[in-house]
Formats: sequence, structure tokens, C-alpha cells
Amino acid sequence: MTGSLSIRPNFIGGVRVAATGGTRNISPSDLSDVIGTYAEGDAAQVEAAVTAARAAFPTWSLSTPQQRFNILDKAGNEILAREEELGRLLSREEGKTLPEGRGEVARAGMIFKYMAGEALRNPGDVLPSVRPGIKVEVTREPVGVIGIVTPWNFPIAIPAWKIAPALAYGNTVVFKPAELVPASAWELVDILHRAGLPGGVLNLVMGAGRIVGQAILDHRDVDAVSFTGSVAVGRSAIATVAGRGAKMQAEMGGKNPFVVLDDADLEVAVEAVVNGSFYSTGQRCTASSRIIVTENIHDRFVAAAKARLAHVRVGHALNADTDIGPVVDRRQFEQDLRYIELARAEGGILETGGEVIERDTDGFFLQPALFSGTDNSMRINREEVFGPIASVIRVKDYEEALAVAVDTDFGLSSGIATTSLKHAEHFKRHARAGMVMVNVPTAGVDYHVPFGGIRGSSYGPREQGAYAREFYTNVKTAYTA
Ligand code: UN1
Repeated sequence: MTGSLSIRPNFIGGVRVAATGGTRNISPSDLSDVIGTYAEGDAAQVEAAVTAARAAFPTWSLSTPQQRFNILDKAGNEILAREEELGRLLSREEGKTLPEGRGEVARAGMIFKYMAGEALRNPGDVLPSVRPGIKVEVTREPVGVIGIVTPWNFPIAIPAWKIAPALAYGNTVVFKPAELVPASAWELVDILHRAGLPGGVLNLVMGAGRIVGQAILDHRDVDAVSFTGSVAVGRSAIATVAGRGAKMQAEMGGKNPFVVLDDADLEVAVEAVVNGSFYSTGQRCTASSRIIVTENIHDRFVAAAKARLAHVRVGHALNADTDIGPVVDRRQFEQDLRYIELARAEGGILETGGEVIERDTDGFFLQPALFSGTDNSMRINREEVFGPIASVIRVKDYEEALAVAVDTDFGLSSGIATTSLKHAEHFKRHARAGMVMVNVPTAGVDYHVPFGGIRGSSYGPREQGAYAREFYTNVKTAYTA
């Protein structure tokens, strides 16, 4: 067993605060590998964190863009410099492979550097009034105290893409990371404070969603909440936060289609599906789970995907030869297995995978499962699984493919493999999703452009890039005579 005996504390008002309880952070690649024990906060700590964030707001909201640039840029540099070490920690606690972990850390570093620049690029408008002798100014102001609640599947990138814009625009933050992955969050908060963030501007309260998360959602002094997580929790979070009149942004998942047309480059299509459906163990809300394939390429596609998946190696996240790491925890593992059974019971044909795999270490290893013979009304094609499971839906032509692609309660990402300009353009226009991918996987997005979906996938303004400003600022219109 490795790991420290002491409990990593919360961080409130610029000081480390111990909690009465602690949660053990265990690697899903090796259940005997304990990364550490992390504080389990409570409602009283949320109260203290909100009070500290409120107290820090007047000064921080009036800090210069240069001050905010300096801190965010410095934090970004440190994250990038520690890519290997933080990537290893992230992969150890979450289970994605080391290249995926390092890539995510690099993404977080770049987000901080990009958002540092956004602190300087926060323009307004000056217009003549419709009335004589009056000037109108439209400016952006920080919102206030932001509650940030993040999921386990991107332990550093999602906190980064919420915390960086919150701070860049002059807000203060109460941050609750997912209980399964506190280590990356803890390091991130530590980095930001050492980069010069004043006490109280960013407060970390680790702990259970139903206690710490709920207290943040309920708190009337939290002006806005940015949440990424499951549909069930997201829906109830929206009701709570919007219900008390606060600003809300939620990103909740998908049932993302990937269409493969007869004219697709087979290799491009297979790579996009293997990556989009199964990398990061399929645990991305942008993962493609409904593979919609037209009839003339169907059999060739299924055979090629099977052949490709036969070479995919599932194992310990830190092993150099691992392509796909373990499922994040026992609960998710059991859910994945239930959906595999369900897909079978519904009449799906398991083409490959779906077996539980033994490795040298005790972890949650599952061979990626590809089903064929499914139709879009099956539960496997309606509900988000969040695991390495995808199903093929056979269709006649492009028109039917599009109709099936848009027939879902979700609308996050949507992809197509085609060499036809006509179909690519039509799909971009008619896919009902916040993001459309042509000949690239549905998952794996850039950090400087908007991210988000429509319908059941998302709520509120877009995240990331310059569009993050919509959520993290309020607009003020001033009239001067
Ligand atoms: C990506 O596909 O690069 O939880 C990012 C998720 C998303 C992030 C996906 N919020 O999977």
C-alpha cells in the first residue's frame, strides 16, 4: 500500500482546513493502491467557504486584468511544467491511460493560459443613445460567488474550464470536485494559491455531493452554479438553483450518434469510432454510443471495427502498452455490465468484447463491447451508459441515418464519416447537437471554442473559449447625459 496517512485538507479563506471525515482515493487500476485520504467537508464548511468567497469578492472583482492575467498565466505554466507528474496522478486516480492523463493536464494548462488572455480581452460597447445628448455604454461585470461542481471523468480539465473563466472575469469561487478524484483538484487549487491568488478567492470543499454539493446549490449567497455531471443530478441541480433565481449552467451527457455512410473512408470511420466510443474507457459525455451505419458499408464496417478492437489492450492505466484503462469504480462497472446484459436481452448481437478481464492487479477491467443488430428504440440506444459500450444501428441511406441520429432526448455531440461534401454540409446544418464532427471523433474537443449541447444535454450558456463570458459575467447598460 502506498499513500499518506494524513488527510489532505480543504482550503477555505486562504487556509487549510481539516475536516472530521476523510475519503480514501483508490486507483481503479489497482484497488490496493491508495493515493491518499482527502477531507470530507460538510455544510458548515460550505457556509465558511461562501462567507470567505463573499468577503474576497469586492477586492478581487476590482483587481486589474493584469493581476488576474499574471496569476492565471503563472498557474498555466506550472501545470504545463508538471504535465508528466500531474498526468500520472490523474491517471492513477481516474484510470485513463497515461497519454490521456498527460493530454488532459496539458489541456488544463492551456486553458489557464488562454483564459489569462481573456481577462485582458473583455471589451464593451459604446453607442449613441436614441435620445439626444446621451451616451450608452454596455459593459461586463463579474457575477459574484460562483459554485463549481465537477465530475470524475475529467479531474483537471473540467475544473480548469470552469475555474479559469470564473477567476479571469473577477468572480470568486466555491469548488467541489467529484469525490472519486480529489487529488487532481487539490493540486490545482494549491497551484493557483502559490501563483498568487488571494485567500478566499478560490475555496475548495471536498466531500459528498448530497452534502457539500447540495449545500452549494442551496446557498442563497451563491450567485451562479456551473455543474457537469449526470442527468439525474443535473436536472435536480437546475431546479434548485434556477428555482432560487440564481444563474445556472449544466452539462449532463449525451447519447451521441456517429453516422458512417457508404462513401466513408473505412479507416477514418473505424478510427473515429474506436477513439470516440472507447478511449477514456467510453467515460466521456461526448462519447459516440450510437453508431449509425448505411447498409452497403455495414458488414465491412463491423468486420473492420471488430478487427481493430481485437488489438486494443485494456489494462492498468499506467502501463505503457495499455490503450484503454479501467472503469472508474465498482458502481460504474456494475452499471456497464447491466447494460451489456440489457443490450443482449433486447436482441443486440455482441460482436466483440464485453468480458471482464483479469490483470496482475485487482481493477475494473472491461473489454470494449460493440453490439450490432440494435435499433434506436432499445434502451441501450436511449440511455447514457457512460462506459466502453457502443451499438451499431443499420440504416438504408443518409436520410434514414439523419432521422435516427436526431431521434434522441440528448444533443451534445454528433458525428459523421463521409467523403461527400453534400452530405457533410447537410449534416452540419441538420444534426441536432451543440457540436458536429465530420470525419473526426465525437469526443475530444478544442479548448478555445464553445462547448455544450442542446435539449437534455445542457442548460444555460456555453462553456469555454470567449463564449464562457456569457455565464461568468453580467451585462450592464449605462446611460450618461
Ligand atoms: C472532450 O470530449 O474532449 O464530461 C471533452 C465530458 C465532457 C467533456 C468532454 N464534459 O465528457
